[in-house]
Amino acid sequence: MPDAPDMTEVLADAPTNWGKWGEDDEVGSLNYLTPDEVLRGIRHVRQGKVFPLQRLIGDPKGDPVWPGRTPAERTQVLDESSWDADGAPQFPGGLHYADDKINAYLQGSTQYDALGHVWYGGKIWNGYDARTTVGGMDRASVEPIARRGVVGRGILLDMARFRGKPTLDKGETFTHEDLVACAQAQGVTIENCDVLVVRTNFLQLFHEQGDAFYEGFNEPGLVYSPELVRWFQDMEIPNLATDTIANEVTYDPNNGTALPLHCALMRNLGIALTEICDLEELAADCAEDGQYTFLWAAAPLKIHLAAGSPANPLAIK
Ligand code: UVW
Repeated sequence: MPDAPDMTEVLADAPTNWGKWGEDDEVGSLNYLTPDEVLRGIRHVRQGKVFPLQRLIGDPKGDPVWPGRTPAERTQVLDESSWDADGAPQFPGGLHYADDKINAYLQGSTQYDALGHVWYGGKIWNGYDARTTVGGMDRASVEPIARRGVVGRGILLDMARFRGKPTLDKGETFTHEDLVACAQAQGVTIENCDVLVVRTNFLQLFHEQGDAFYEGFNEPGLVYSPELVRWFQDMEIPNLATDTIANEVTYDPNNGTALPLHCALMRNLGIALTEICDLEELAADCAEDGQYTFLWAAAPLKIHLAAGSPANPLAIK
């Protein structure tokens, strides 16, 4: 593990949006997604194509997870064999059915993080005391995000294609300026309040390498700088979605900290993070028809006190 300064030092001058939407706010920059923003997103529905962006839970190729977590496991509880067993319940008319359940980390597949999911210095989003997370998130859980939904204009930024590679490499970084240049190369402009959807195709490595993927684990992604954080704040970005496990380079190459952008973007600015999206069909389609903007329509599950939730975001073109 690299040596690193404390996050309070690294982000000492970082801006926050705390209090901007009131003392009780729990959805942060999602407040930018007003009804007008929903209508702006809808104006990018031009072809009637729908792309569900969730990765398949139980994919036979395996599921990528943050180190220490385990992939979701589905277990069969009842199937046709259950009904022959001694003592099996009987229902009038010979009704049989299948039941199953999943045992899953809520961050173990395509997911929304709650704004309070990550913190430093004893404070979570909006300045709530981090002790409100004890035993379940009393503040800034995923529930308020699930109750409002996340709908607006989405824009795909295909960083892998922009860099001319099948997949970005371990620890490869990019900045907000690269996102702007990527958009320009795609013939689109990032606008205020856009949901940014960034493709690295890094999970291809997971499928090629299996467990070796976790050796020297360091995902590619955005890298912290004060300028990047100010750009996200000025652009009023409500939501950042990627196809990686944690949306940013795992270890900041400049200071060694883990996930400083989770802290600067989510904890400080209230930007919602969506991770482990499957962007492959969407990206192939965008490259073919040149339309990189769409309606983004997503909602996590309503789970009381939860730090995150699976979601199946839709990109609709
Ligand atoms: C961590 O916060 C550690 O990971 P993620 O955002 O991927 O859930």
